[in-house]
Amino acid sequence: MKLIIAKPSPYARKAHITLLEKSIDCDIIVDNPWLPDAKIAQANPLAKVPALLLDDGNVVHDSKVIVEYLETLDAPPALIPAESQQRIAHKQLETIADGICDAVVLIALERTRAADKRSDAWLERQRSKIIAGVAELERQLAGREWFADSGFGLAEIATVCALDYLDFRYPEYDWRTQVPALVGLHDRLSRRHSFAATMPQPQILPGL
Ligand SMILES: N[C@@H](CCC(=O)N[C@@H](CS)C(=O)NCC(=O)O)C(=O)O
Repeated sequence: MKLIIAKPSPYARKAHITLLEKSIDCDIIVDNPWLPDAKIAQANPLAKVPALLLDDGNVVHDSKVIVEYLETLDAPPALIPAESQQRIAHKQLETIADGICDAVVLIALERTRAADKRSDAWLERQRSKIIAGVAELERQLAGREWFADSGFGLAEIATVCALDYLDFRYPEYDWRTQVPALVGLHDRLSRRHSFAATMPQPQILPGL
């Protein structure tokens, strides 16, 4: 198997951390989806990372589908619980975390435009989604070690990927104020090899 990633991508990182946590053998191919010769365009019609190239020639793409696929392999530990209510809880939290990342991407792209072409209303709209998303993650984690009774899993992976992505692409937003549960989770998980080895790194962003 091969996983196509981009070094800053929080979605690709989610899939990469899942592979590492499950000790699944997989080659990592680093790509930049914004360049004209990006490899990802051959694998995913949407030309977005990540994509997982399977040994039988099939391709799995979108990080949510990749982590679902990896969960079907015989590779413990379970990161998405089988029990329906807990499963939905993890997937719902993943959606909030990914939604925060979506808003950060939109802000970063908007900022690549010339100052007179940027929309402050659009930037503010995305910022309010980030603030609401972080507040909801904190609300759901407060007083608990993990989001769901099943313990560490997809929800925590997606959340820490989103928080590190905020630090990386939107550092002027200090998510750490008034979210002690998230700060604690972030500190604990940042020490794990799978998280420490996959921290976001810069790549060229286009001028759109
Ligand atoms: N929902 C997708 C989002 C993937 C995504 O937006 N990836 C970005 C990098 S962070 C990308 O490849 N963008 C290239 C483009 O939009 O053309 C997932 O979870 O995999």
